[in-house]
Amino acid sequence: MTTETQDRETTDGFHLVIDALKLNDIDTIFALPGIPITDFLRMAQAEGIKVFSFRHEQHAGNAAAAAGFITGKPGICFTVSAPGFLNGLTALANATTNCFPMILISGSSEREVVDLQQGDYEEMDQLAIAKPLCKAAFRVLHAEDIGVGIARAIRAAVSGRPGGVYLDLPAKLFAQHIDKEVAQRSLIKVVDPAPKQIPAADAVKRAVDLLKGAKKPLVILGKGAAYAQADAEIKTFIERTGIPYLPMSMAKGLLPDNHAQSASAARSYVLAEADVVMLVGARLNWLLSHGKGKTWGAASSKGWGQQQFIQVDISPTEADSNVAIAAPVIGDIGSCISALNQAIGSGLAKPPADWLGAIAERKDKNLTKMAETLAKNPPVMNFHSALNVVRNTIKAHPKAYLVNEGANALDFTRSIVDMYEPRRRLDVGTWGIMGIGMGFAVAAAAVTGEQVLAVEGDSAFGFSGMEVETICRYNLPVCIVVMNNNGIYKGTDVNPRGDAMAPTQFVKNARYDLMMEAFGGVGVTAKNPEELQKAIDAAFASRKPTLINALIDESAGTESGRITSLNPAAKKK
Ligand code: ADP
Ligand code: TPW
Ligand code: MG
Repeated sequence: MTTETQDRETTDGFHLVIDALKLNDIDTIFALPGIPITDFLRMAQAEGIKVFSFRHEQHAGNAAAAAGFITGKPGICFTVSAPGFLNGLTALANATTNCFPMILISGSSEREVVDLQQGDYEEMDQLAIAKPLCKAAFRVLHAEDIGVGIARAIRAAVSGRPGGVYLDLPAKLFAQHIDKEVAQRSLIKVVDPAPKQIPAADAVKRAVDLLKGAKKPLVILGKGAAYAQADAEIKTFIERTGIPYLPMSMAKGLLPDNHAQSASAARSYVLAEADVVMLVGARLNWLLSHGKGKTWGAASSKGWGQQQFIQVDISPTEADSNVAIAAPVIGDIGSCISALNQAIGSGLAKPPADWLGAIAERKDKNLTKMAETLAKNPPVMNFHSALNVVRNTIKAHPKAYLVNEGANALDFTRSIVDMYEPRRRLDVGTWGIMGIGMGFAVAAAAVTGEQVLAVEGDSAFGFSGMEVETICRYNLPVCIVVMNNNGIYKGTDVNPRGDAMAPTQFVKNARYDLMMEAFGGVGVTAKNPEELQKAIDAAFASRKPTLINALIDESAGTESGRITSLNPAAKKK
């Protein structure tokens, strides 16, 4: 037998992994090379898979997570053993926390050596470490099980509540040769990876009955609603019922933020006053004050605990996690909202006019106030005057992706910049994690081809800043605006001893724009809104990698942005 015929009759672990991914329509992977992943990535690229190679695994992992959120297919990240794996783990845990489907696939050392702790190259019991931080974790030891391993990982990532999955592939596996025909038969094309989950009719009726009795109904749309890609059903439900709604941060744009029923500009009023609150793909976690206390009307005449909740969610154990849920509707959001639409038909009266009127009045007042603030052009650019430019840009380019992280840079952007299209806002999510910026930006550009605008606090940007090289290398249409206020929250902190900078201060007037120029991208400094607008317009027109160093009044921010009160020292007072 010649070597050539042998090659034709056998295949190896490398190619089986590639074939299993391709069979399941996975065409893009985010990665960082090293033993045994280097060879794998070369082969994957040769087989037509798009490979995005990063400078740090956390950002490759974040890219996979964002790709999962945007597309509904699991985002794939490949890392090397031990340190590479650990660097990717933050992204895996963050994806799980946010209910984003991703699969972290890591090479690992020899099982026999790891288990006897004999000190292999990059030795670590990775499966055990990953397990508590993700939704599911698997290891494949034999090449003929690769098909099952990938299939299980895909199902675990996207079915039910989506999340992060870990798949451990020991180095030896990649080099295993098996008979080609056996190999072919071992592959699985996953049929219906995220099966519909139809809500029970009595659960739907219970929810509709509650809505029928509501005097001050409110809908809260969360990122689960955005992820579900049930945009038309949700729009029908909102518009047919006439109920005011609040979008959580990453649900902005699911319906355009300038929609007449958006209650965003009257947020505190509606949360404190609503009597029946319907949560759609949103958890009553810290971001919604756990459904209790002042936010929910403790200080009002009504007192908290008076409202009744409907919760539409795929996870049955989410209900009652913080407060009592009177009407859980368990299923996928598409099926649930469609069932609710059917049950309602035209049989639900519009919410009482006094409720809608009271909201409209507050909205008008707040929107007028906001417009006045945005129209100001103070001599030193601040968050408002800079973000007014971003606001106008997204209005003119509603399909662009907005990536956003920081403290003040996050909170001001969220409230000032309206979104018009679903799933276009990608941010720090459930944990408020810094470092997602460049990974999310690469993913959005890579999987959609759309223009990306990343609004980054100067501290936030630093966590993933080295990936500007990745952005330049792949020539991605990413425009980064660093909101440079010389530090974390603000640049004016002082060290009372005067012998060193304060912990929140950075080098003054740092030239972040030069970081982009270092790799052949466009770097610009913007001192005022006119310069900022010009630079953004140029970036959008050219689609060139661009970093705009936007000089922001260093005294403009507040400690931790909107969440100052969560600081223990602030709590003591
Ligand atoms: P936000 O931070 O925007 O409030 P969360 O991440 O807290 O949103 O909540 C998202 C919720 O959406 C989770 O409870 C998750 O189980 C749910 N979810 C995710 N995808 C779906 C889906 N396709 N159908 C139903 N619920 C979903
Ligand atoms: C992984 C804590 C929250 S916000 C922030 C930090 C360090 C940076 C705020 O400064 P920035 O924004 O970005 O310059 P601005 O506009 O207010 O000046 N480590 C991680 N995640 C979090 N959330 C932190 C630390 C933090
Ligand atoms: Mg800052």
